Parts: sequence; structure tokens; C-alpha cells
Amino acid sequence: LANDGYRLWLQYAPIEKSDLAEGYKQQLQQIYLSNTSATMQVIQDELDLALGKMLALSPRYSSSNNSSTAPGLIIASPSQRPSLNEMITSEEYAALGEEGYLLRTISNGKKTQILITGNTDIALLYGTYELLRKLQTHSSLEKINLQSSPKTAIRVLNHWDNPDRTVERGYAGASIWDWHRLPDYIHPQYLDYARANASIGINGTVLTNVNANAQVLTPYFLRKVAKLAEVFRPYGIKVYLTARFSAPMELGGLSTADPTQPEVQEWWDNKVNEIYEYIPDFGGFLVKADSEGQPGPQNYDRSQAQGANMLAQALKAHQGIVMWRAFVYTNETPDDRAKQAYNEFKPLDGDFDDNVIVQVKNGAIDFQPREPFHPMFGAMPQTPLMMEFQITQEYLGQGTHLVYLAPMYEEVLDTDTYAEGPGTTVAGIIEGRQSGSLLTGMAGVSNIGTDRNWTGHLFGQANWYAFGKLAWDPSLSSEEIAEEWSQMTFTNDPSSTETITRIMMLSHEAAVNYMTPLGLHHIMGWSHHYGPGPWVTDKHRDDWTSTYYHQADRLGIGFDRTVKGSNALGQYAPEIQKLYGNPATCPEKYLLWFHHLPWEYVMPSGRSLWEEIALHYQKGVDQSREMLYAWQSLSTEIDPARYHQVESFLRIQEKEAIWWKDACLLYFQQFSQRPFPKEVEKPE
Ligand code: GCW
Repeated sequence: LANDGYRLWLQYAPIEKSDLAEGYKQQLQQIYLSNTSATMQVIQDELDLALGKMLALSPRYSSSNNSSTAPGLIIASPSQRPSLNEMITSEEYAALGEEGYLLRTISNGKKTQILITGNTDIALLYGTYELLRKLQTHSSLEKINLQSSPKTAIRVLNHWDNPDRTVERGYAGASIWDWHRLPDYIHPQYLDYARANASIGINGTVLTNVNANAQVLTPYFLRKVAKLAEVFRPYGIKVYLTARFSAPMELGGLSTADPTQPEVQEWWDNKVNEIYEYIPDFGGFLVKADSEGQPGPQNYDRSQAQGANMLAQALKAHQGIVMWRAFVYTNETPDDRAKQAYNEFKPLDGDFDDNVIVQVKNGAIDFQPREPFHPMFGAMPQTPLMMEFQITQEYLGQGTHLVYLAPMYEEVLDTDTYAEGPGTTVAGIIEGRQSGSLLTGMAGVSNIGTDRNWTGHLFGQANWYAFGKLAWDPSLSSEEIAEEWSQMTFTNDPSSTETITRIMMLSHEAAVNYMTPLGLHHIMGWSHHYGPGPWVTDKHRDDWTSTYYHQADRLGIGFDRTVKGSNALGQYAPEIQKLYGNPATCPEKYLLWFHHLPWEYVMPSGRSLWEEIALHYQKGVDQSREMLYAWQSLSTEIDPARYHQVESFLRIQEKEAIWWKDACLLYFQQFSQRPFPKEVEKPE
């Protein structure tokens, strides 16, 4: 069968360079591993699979300390092999925490050994994947000395999967959760899902959509959820569910869901106790309240903290947590949508129980191709905040465009909020440096579905991969992640890796250029959000139209968020206000996010704003072409099925980049009344 991409980055392609393969084989044929738990079994199975495929090797395992041949690889915690305490200090073990691992090449007389150690079996599993990654990328096993511990505690996928298996904003088929056949039938894909996630350090999954109804909390579902939890447990993955705020009414028949009412609290206490009977290590709830039609504490004039704390109280005895979303906004106020979450939450800083973490989208509007960081980051020093990134490409070409999102994640994570002077980056805040809380995390809205390659576009896999890597360590470079992913997924040939990495690193900027350059945002097609729609107006909610956001008129374009306008800028630190408040110093990429400027405004290039907008759209088209041609140069390097799928999608992308350019420029030209610069290709 053709390679359809099902194996993701765990391709384990045979290593053809014979000297390299020989060296690995020598090193790995004898493995110390004490097979005492389901997780240790998973490690052994993964090694069998990976070494079998990459090296045609069936390693021998032993957990005896006096076997005749010394093992070339030792995978053990100090409790499994107490002699490790002579080699690794207790401080080193303490520094690893629960999930961190240490990978080290050690010399034992004339024999070189590789050691994977950590405090828990899960840490050993993570370390094993790290070692396999070295083989997959053809790296040397000599002189390895690395320690790695996650910088965030909750690294979780958010599935927007409904009980009927439709997926909100999913572009890769139906939900992989086959509720109908669960709990009796375990689809093998659940195991591969767990392997893939564990290989990148993801340790949680919210199975259900934040917009799902309360039925996911009924015993009918809980039995099925319990089975998934059982499948995922050996891989270190906890399950979480979404909790609809009005569940006490819908399921419990109560007349209210007011969080201050004892019968409501009692209903949640009982429900939570019931869940833990099914799933003893249940992670907790993710909640969307008071947003886009979802019920919430506002219905009873209660605060977000009162709502979250009620659930937190119920979960506390079981060590469960609440991930309470900050995506709260309404069209019933004339206030700029970008300001509403901050206004709602900032006054509640310090009011949340300590098992609540507030989940904040990377930007204040909604997963736009590019947004400045959300002003809540840095503004709530006493509240744990977790990042919510969207992996699924709702506003970024969905299942068809190649857009590698890690540079966008990186841009946000690396931005300085100045919350406590220079150096308070968004990454630092989600790592808990400001709140001091150990409850830290990152959520990624999943792009996974039943498509054979999981993510619709093969390169969507890279976004899942990069999310996991950045959740583990937000300081990683997007370029290095791209390189590593492309080696594991496609080929180790250096020039092909260079080309694939170049395509990936170009792709986000390309999409921003042909969709929403210079800080434009939310100008896509009505409701489905695919393709251009800057003309969208007159819908039942202003804040879901395009004209609300671009504000184009005969004089100019852009949303004035300075003091002269909505003053959303006032929600940021003074340093940012100063920098972004002046169009001359505002980063060009955010210009029209914060400023409404005349068409003839002179840009640093010396050209007018109108010309710059037009040239950016053209550049997006040129870049999408560059991506296509670069990929075509790989026609003989990539297996045909995967090559052709990506190639056809890149052709669609080029065509649609032109569609975006033409649609947006012709629309905006009605206002600017200016000609296109000569470099811009004439609309067809
Ligand atoms: O991005 C918007 C989407 C909705 C989504 C919502 C949210 C789950 O258009 O489909 O609903 O955000 O994040 O809650």
C-alpha cells in the first residue's frame, strides 16, 4: 500500500546507511528494561516496532543486573535499578521532576552504554521517544548528555468533537471517537493516537467540544470515556471533559444553574464523584461559559470566578482541575470585542481557587492569521493562565493550505509583555513565573480526524507535532522543530530537509500576506471562515462581520485601538502602549490592528499604505508559488502518494492566494480609489 501518512512522524523508515545502522545495532541489541508495568510494556513494544523497522533488529531484554553481556541501553528508574543512585545524584533526580528524563552516554570499562532514566515510568517513555528521535534523525549516540523536563504541567489537546462525531472547525473527517462502538470496541487508532501524543509529551486530552451539550456527562458516555482513559493511561495521558454550565438543569432537572445555590453545588459534587467512580484519575473540566450562546454565571449575575470555583470545589478532593476559558464576549455592548475578556477577568485576579487555570487564546479576537498577544497575559499576576493555541486551521486555509503554525506560536510566546519590566515574556507567564503557581499549561485545539493521514493536509501533522514540542518547552525554535519533523516524517536527505524546512518557514508569513497583511483581521468568508470576505456586513452580529474589523472608508483603513479609538491598547503595559501607540514605531505587522490610517499614509518604505497593502497581497501570491516550486523540486525524493497530495494542495493554495489578493484588493480599491502598483498582477 502507498504511504498515506498514517504513521505520522513515527515512520521509522529503514536506515539505509550501513555503517550508521551497524553502529546503532551494536549499541541497542541488548537492553536493560524491567517490564513491570503497562508503561514499561509500551516502551518495549515501541522499541520492538521502531528497531525492527529501522534496523531489522529484535533486541534482547533483560532486567537482571548480572547478565553475561552488559546491555548497551539501560532504561530504568532508580527504584528499578538502585545502582543508578551511584551514578546520578539525588539532586539530579529531583531536578527531573515527575516527567523529566535524562539521556546520557556512559562508559563502563571498554563498553559504551546509553542510559535513559527518570523518576517515573512515563519519564522513561518520554526518554525512549527522545532516543528513537535520535535514530530517526540519524544523530550520533556518542557523548549524549541531556536532561529534559517539561516547562508546563498540563499539555493538552482540546478536541472540538461532538457526540454525533461531527467536529467543529475540523477539516480532516469525522471525530476519531467512535462513541457508538465504545466501550466494547477499541479502535487501534486510539493506541496510535496515544503513541503519537506521548512521543511529543502531550499528557492530556479534552475529548469533547466546548460547545457540546451536557450529555457527555451522562453514564452512557462516562462508560465510554472510562474506556478511552484506560487505553491512554499507560501513555501518561489523562482525559478531561467539557462541562456545560447548565448541566444541572438539563441533566438534573433543577430550575437553576446558579453557582451560589446549594442544590446546584450539590449536583456538581455528586456528578464529579460519579465521574471519578468511572475514571479514578479523571483530569477535570474545560468550560466555555458566557460566550457565543453558551450559558454561564452571567445568567445569574455571578462572576466568572464564582462559576469556576463552584466546579473547582467539586473537583478538589479528587485533585481535578478546571480550565476556565477566557473567551468571553458579547455583541450586547458597544465595546471593542478585543477588550472584553480583559475587562471581565482582570478585576477577578486573585479570586480563583487554586485548582482553576484560566485558558486564554493567544490573541484577543479569535485565532486570526496573526494577532498581537492577548493583553490578559501579564495582567493577572495572581492567576494561573494557560495558553490556548488553535492547531486546526480555522482561519488559515483549513485542511487545504500548507501553513506551518510554529513560527506564529513562537512569535506570541517570545513576545515581551513588560508586565514586570523587560523580560516578562508570554512564555514566562504561562510557565508560571509570574503567578508562582505549579498549575501551568498549554492547550491546542486539535486538527485530528478520521482522514487516513489524521490531519487532512499532511503538513497539518507538523502543527500537532510542533504544538506538543512547544508545550513541553516554549523556548524551542520553530525552525529546528520543522527540520526534525521533516526528517522523521519524510527524509533525512540534507538538501530535501533544507527545502522542506524552507517551505515550512515561509508558509505562515505567506498566508498572512495573502490573507490579512499589516494587521488586518477577520475579513474571511461569513461563518465558515474559508476564503476572503472583506465585504461581509449586515449580519445579525456586528462583531462577526468584516467591516467591523477593517473599517475601510474613503479616507483610510484599520481599527483604531489607540486612546483616540477603542483604547484596547490601554490594556497593555506602558512600554507596549508607547511602542504600538505611534504608527511610526508600531511593528508593521500590527499596524492596522491598532491604527486607522489614511490610504496615502507614508510607510517606512516610502510607499503609500495602499501600495504596501497591495504589494503584501502580491508577495503572498509569490511566496505561495515559491512553496509550490520548491516542493516540485522534491518530486523524486518523496514517496509518490504523499508527494502528489501535497503538490495538488499547493496548487490549490496558489490559486486561492490569487483569489484572496484579487478579492481583497478589488474590494478595498472601491474605497482607496487608487491604482495598483505595477508589480501587482492584474486581477483576472
Ligand atoms: O473561533 C471560534 C469558532 C467557534 C468556536 C469558538 C470558541 C468552539 O468560530 O467555532 O467554538 O471560537 O473558541 O469557542
